[in-house]
This record gives sequence, structure tokens and C-alpha cells, in this order.
Amino acid sequence: MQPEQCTGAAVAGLDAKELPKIPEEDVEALKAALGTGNLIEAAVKAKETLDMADKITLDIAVMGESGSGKSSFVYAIRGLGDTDDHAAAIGVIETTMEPTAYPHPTYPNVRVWDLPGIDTPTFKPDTYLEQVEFSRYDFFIIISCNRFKYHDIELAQEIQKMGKKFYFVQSKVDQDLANEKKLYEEGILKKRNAPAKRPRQHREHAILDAIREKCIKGLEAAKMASPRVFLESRWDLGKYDFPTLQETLVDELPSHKRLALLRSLSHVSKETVEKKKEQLQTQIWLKSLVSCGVAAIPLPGFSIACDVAVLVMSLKGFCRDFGLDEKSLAALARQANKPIAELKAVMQSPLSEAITQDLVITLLTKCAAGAVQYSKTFLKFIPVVGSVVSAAVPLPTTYLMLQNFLEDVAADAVRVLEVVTEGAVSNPD
Ligand SMILES: Nc1nc2c(ncn2[C@@H]2O[C@H](COP(=O)(O)OP(=O)(O)OP(=O)(O)O)[C@@H](O)[C@H]2O)c(=O)[nH]1
Ligand SMILES: [Mg+2]
Repeated sequence: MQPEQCTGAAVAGLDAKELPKIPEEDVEALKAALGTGNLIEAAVKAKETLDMADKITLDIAVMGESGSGKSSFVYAIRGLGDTDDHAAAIGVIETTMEPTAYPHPTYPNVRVWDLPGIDTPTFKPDTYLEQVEFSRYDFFIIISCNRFKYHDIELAQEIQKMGKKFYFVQSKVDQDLANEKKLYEEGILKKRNAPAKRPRQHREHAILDAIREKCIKGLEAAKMASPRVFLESRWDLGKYDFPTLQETLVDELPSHKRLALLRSLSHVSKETVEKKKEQLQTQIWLKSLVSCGVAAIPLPGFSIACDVAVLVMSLKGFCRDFGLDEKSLAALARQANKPIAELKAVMQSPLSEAITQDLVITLLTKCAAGAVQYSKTFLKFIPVVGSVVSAAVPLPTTYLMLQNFLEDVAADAVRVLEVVTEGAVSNPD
């Protein structure tokens, strides 16, 4: 999409009355960063903070019995398709024999570990966690495609003792549903005097609830306190409990690791997109500071000085974070079995590849009028001293531009998600 085709708020002229309110935490963060009144120093610190956030690592362990669907889950959670590179070894014949790390294709600091089945001959249940070096993982996914067995529960209890989190995932729920449907279609349940608890008509939700309940009861019987079970199918990650699992993982992670996980998650729910936006929002002042700091140069025909290259990188980063680049979009289109053009058609902001210095200057120009008003508010918030005086206009301008762009790409991500899930979300009940 060319710059002039953009219709999002980032390129629309901004009315000062419509300026978004600066979140309180952002003001505090900026005040802290500008404390000494030295802009260059503040920009260097901001860059360090951003670099540190990019280096945060996350190690996710996926474990369970042989054939339960571990490898399938490992590639699905990284948003990969069957034919993609980096896919974990999957199949009825291939077996995972040792812990193998699969880095996320875009965010290699996020690694999903495919662990051998606990019932694999070289691993013994009582030493399994040590053998797979449990201490390196941030949390554990325990997968089963039938019911959770004694070993799964024992492992979960050990993990809990070590102060780490685990999540029970019941895989291949599509198979369970298909089997149940067959029973209803063939009238077998009627003939066999089905238990009164079973719904008379085939209802997907009721069947899913029953599967979940059965798993939970099994875990409770094995003395697991308040167990949670997430149902999923590798063939349809947007359905069943996978989106809820993603949200739970994000919510329960320590806050400094949250952005790393969110970035690596493919968009299977609007809530994930919203959470990602919230986390990225916290970086906007830092990005603005960096762009107005060390390498800021006056823009021709424009009353502000800033580093446009830094802003180009920031916008491209936002697009990548929301999967709005050619490669990610093509992968998504393939998985959803839709033409990529259909996904692009709903987008109002440019893809990562179309972000250029010219586009950034266009966006800054469109934001400038609003930002002048903003700078008055800014001056009230922030006691502008020392070399910070020179940033009283560029900082709010770049802040506003980045903020609007983030809003726009997040809205695009939701629109793309709607196209992808169209038809797939129909409730069969
Ligand atoms: N229908 C269906 N099949 C699945 C699902 N997940 C995995 N499978 C199939 O189950 C088989 C085993 O899957 P894997 O992902 O290789 O299982 P694994 O746990 O890694 O197996 P090992 O490495 O041998 O321990 C493959 O044929 C998968 O295609 C699912 O959600 N639905
Ligand atoms: Mg495997």
C-alpha cells in the first residue's frame, strides 16, 4: 500500500481536540527518563531499555506421552504450517528422542522445547525433570490426547514443588468431536440407551464441556488442586481453548517476560491483539526519546529535528509484531486457506515493506498540528530543562505519530483476524 493510500488515523490530519490522553504511566516514565534534563543521556538510557527488552529470553517446555501431539503443538504455537522450515518432527513414526529447542522464526529469543515423551525408554519418570534440565524453562505445557496419566500428574506435582507453572492441554479434540458426531449420526447412542447426562442432540459445546469436565475430574481424583485443562486441535487453533490458553500464559508470566511472549503469539484472538498493543504502548516514549536524541537532525521544511531512520525501524517493528509483513501475512493466508489479497484488502495501514523515510515524514507532518497543541500539555507535565528544551516539540510529535500508528496496526490486525476466522467461528449448536 502506498503512503497516499493510507486512510488510518496516523495519516489523517489530527484535530487538537481529539488528541488522545497521555497515559499516566507514560508521563511518569518520561519524567523519570528526563530527570537530569540531559536529552542525549535520556535517549541513550531509553535505547538501553529497549535493547534489553529485545534480549529477554523465554523458554517454553512442551511435554507429555509419545504421540500425544507435542511436536504438532510446538510448531503450531509458533504460527507455522506443516510445510514451513523449522517445523518440529511430526508424525506417527517420527519420535522426539531428546529435548530440542525450536526458536520462533521472527523472535528467536522465544524458544519452544519439544521434549521426549516421559514413556520414552531412555527417560525414567523419577529423574525425567532433571534429565530434561527443567530449570531452563519458564513454564511447562503438559499434553495428552486421551486422559492425563499418573506420570503427567506426577510431573505436574514436581514442577509445582519447584515453584514453576504448568498447563494441562488436551490435544486432538477435533478427533473426539468427530467420533462423537459419528455416534450421534449413526444413532448408536440411542440404541445403547445413552447415559442421561449425554445431550439428546449433538451439540459441540456440550461435548467440549463434558470432555473438559472428565479431564478435570480425573486430575482431581489424583489429588491435583483446582486443575485447569485447555482443549485444542492443531488443525484449528483459533477454536476451542487455545486462545484462552494464550491469554492465560500471558497473564501469568512475570511482567518483564510478557512482551516477549506476546510478540511471538500468532493472532488467534482480539484479546491477544489488545494485550500486545498495551505492552507496546509502554515503549512509545522510549522510542520517541531515542528518535529525538543522539542522531536527531532537522527535517527539511519542517520545524523539528529527529532521527527518521529510528522511526522507520519502530514502525516496521510494530508491523512485524502484529504479523503485518508480506511473509507473515502469506503464512496466515495459507493457514486460513484464503487468498492473501483478501487479507490485504481490509488493511488501512501499510505493510512493513512499504514503510519508508518518506512515509514517516508524511505521518509526522500530518501529526504536527496536533502535536503543537500536545507540546503545551507536555510542557505542563514535564518540567523542560537543559537540553530537553529542544525536544519540547519533536518529542510530542514523534510520540503522537507512533501512538497513532500503533493504534492503526492493532486495528488492522483485528480486521485481518476477522477475515481469517470468518466462517470458522460459526457455532454449530
Ligand atoms: N486430528 C489431530 N491429529 C493430531 C493433532 N495433534 C497431533 N496430531 C497427530 O498425531 C500424531 C502424533 O503427533 P506428534 O505431534 O508427532 O506427537 P508427539 O507427541 O510429538 O509424538 P512423539 O514425538 O512420538 O512423542 C501425528 O500424526 C499428528 O498429525 C490434533 O490436534 N488433531
Ligand atoms: Mg514429537
